[in-house]
Amino acid sequence: MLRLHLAALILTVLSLAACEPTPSPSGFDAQTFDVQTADIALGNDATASAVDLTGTWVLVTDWSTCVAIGDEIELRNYELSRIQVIQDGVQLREVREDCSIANTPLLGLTTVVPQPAIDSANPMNTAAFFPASGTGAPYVSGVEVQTWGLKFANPETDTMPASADDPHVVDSDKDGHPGVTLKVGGVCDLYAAQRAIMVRTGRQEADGSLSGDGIRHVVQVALGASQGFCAQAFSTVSNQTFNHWKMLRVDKKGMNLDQDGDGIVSCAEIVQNQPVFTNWIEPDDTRCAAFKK
Ligand SMILES: [Ca+2]
Repeated sequence: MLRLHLAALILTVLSLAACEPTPSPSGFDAQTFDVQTADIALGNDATASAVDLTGTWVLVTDWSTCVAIGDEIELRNYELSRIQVIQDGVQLREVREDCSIANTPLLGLTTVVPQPAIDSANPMNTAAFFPASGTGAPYVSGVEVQTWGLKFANPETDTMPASADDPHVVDSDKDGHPGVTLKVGGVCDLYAAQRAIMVRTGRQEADGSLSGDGIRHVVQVALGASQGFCAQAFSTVSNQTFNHWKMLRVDKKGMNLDQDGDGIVSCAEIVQNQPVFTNWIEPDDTRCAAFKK
């Protein structure tokens, strides 16, 4: 039974614990740009930035979650997203499309998010804030809301459903089961509705990329499962101090990953080049020591 309980734990919803972020090494590799960045230029009105960020970027997020299984264990979540940026003065209109999502194993069991579930949240529209440009210039994302298996009028604020009977639950991966189907350690399928709300803050690096940390609050509702134990709910903690993200320009003004020459840098081209962007941070349970009861 221990194995089954552990499997269920992996399904866990991430819940946010408020804490002060502290800088820590990101583990991300540097990138090279052919665009030169100037000293920070304070923005005003609609002509803020010396370098126009309009174009295609990859968002690399590497998030830390602490899960209580006797002791506190770190679970890391790795996501690659394609972001189309349109800069309008100090505002960046961003259209985000999640490309790939992976979780580290928890005691040997991994929760897999199939591509239809990933795709069901796309696209997401936000407005970020970039009031200056140059090395050290601040970046504040909009509120990014990723919903799976949900149809909300107000995705950020509507009440999460309690069961599959709720009219806001939809079979958004179109597999005949309510919500989206997550594959748990090859053991069972969980039918879930999930809302993740993320806010990122950071700065522009000398190479023109953006990086920082952030908060990510995830609520997941188990709507059903192929086996009952899979639908148990557990609470976990988002480990903000060890959350890292980076945005790298991938169009011809940056890394130029349009490898098939069709003028678009696609999710496929982004995923194919993941090793170029970053080395994912390996889990380390000592990062969760602060949450020990
Ligand atoms: Ca479904």
